[in-house]
Amino acid sequence: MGLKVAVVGATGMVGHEVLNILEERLFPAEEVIALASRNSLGREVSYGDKTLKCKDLAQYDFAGTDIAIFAAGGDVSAEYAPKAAKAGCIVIDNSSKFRLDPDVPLIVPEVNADAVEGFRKRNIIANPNCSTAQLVVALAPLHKQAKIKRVVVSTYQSVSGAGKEAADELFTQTKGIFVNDEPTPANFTKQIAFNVIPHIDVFMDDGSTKEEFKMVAETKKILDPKIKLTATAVRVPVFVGHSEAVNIEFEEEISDDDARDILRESPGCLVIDKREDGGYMTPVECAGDFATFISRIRVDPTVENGLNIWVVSDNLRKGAALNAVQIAELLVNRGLVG
Ligand code: 2RA
Repeated sequence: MGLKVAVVGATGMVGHEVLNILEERLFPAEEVIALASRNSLGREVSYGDKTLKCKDLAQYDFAGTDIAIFAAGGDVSAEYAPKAAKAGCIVIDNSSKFRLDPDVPLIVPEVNADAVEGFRKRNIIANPNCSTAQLVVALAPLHKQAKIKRVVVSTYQSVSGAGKEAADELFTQTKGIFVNDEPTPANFTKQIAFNVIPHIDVFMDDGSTKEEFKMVAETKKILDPKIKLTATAVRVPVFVGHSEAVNIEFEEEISDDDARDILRESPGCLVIDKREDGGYMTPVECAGDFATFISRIRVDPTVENGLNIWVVSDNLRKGAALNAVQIAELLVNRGLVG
């Protein structure tokens, strides 16, 4: 079956990864169309050994396109995703625009694949925030085994989560510091080189940030509304790969050995957990990989039925492009498209 697939935001970091992953995973696309804003018209992007010329999103007629993966931000999704959906194209949206819409399924295929059927209401499927995606991949199998009551998570999020210009800012600032250049923050609120910033996305009325709110609300929608979750989201001077220190309190007993065995068998999870120097995952090692890596699995003796884990994944892949392509694969495997 040959499908017609459009990638919206093809010149961005996530769009680039979507094209790579469609090709790496041999997605059954007969035609792939790269779409971008008028400014990028004619710019070339790679899809396997092919070169695609970007077309103008504003002029594109989505009728006849089976799937469109949107990776161009909330404003673009707000304007064009409903148009594409109305034209009969199934939209897989990476932005936060539709994630909490009750008529739009929010999908992480390893966790809630069955919910994908709900796409029919609006012809739109939402991809979660990067920090949520890797978290729920690790939490879901543990929740199934011992029922999670409460989660406390602190994130260490790479600059690529904020886009290419933000990644360039880290690079430029890092070089500049060695020649005494005064760092001038543009994409971040403070210096990011040799620093950490406890602030991602805008502030909410209760003092949390929108990134933290997203982790709470999206985990509830994907996994279980009963789970209590509190998050602190922090930007760190790492180019690719988000890391999370996760403290979990369960209703039932679960040992660290049980958790390790369960996670070893769980889809999307890769356990790297030797209690020795280097026996754990770090973000530089996860870049370019598909897995959600889990390390440092240990009992938290300060609560009943508590565990601590360390979760690392490529935020551009599992956190965005890979998850979107996995949703497209889910549609194909269930005969819901084409
Ligand atoms: C970030 N969560 O890392 C965002 C990207 N979706 O900034």
